Amino acid sequence: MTDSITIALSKGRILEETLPLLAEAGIELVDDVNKSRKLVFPTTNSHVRVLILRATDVPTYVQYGAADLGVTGKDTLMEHGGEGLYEPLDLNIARCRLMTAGAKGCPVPTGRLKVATKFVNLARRYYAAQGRQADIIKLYGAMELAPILGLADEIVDIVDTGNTLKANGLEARELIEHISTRLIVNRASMKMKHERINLIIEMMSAAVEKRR
Ligand code: PRT
Ligand code: MG
Repeated sequence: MTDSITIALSKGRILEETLPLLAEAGIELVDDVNKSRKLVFPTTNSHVRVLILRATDVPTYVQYGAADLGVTGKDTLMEHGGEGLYEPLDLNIARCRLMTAGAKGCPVPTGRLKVATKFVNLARRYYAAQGRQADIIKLYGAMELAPILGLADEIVDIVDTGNTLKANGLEARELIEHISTRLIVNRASMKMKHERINLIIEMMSAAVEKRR
């Protein structure tokens, strides 16, 4: 199927902002994603189908070539590691910051740090690069609870307005990375399906530029 393209999209908050960009590249879902229980969607472009996946699974599908293209947050991409992937386009949507945070007014302990996060690989790399010894504790959600309940000294999490931290008695400490949503491409697909994929990148890029 060298002329058909599969695009993996993240369900959740990124999806809503991604669909208009895809539409400007001539790719519109035939069904309403919010009403359908399908996982694979045909589109108005007969060569293109769309998968709706858990955000964290998108880089994996693209890495192994189960999808040619994907749309995912830079945070998810950094956590995955990015093997086998190109990242040709910043879609400039779902912008936020990846930060460390701790209980408000609580000094950062000087010795070994306990850090709760769902971004374990990323956190491990970050603290190592800072020369800080850290035990990383994997959580799947509600990271904000960890410092308050004494499970961890710090968390590594996404911050947008800062309201969630504030509402839970936390304060942001260090900025790890500015985050936005990226278009990613499987390396082999980029070679094999060069023409179709480049066209999609160019059209989405034009749609992104229009919004700047
Ligand atoms: O929900 P699930 O655990 O299945 O997956 P997910 O939470 O990773 O997916 P989703 O859809 O919530 O977010 C997908 C992507 O959106 C992330 O990977 C980021 O790239 C991007 N994004 C942008 C955000 C936010 N903004 C954001 N504010 N992801 C999460 N948040 C959360 C954050 O985790 C925290 O709980 O919102 C809260 C902070 O927001 P403020 O405004 O209170 O600071
Ligand atoms: Mg979520």
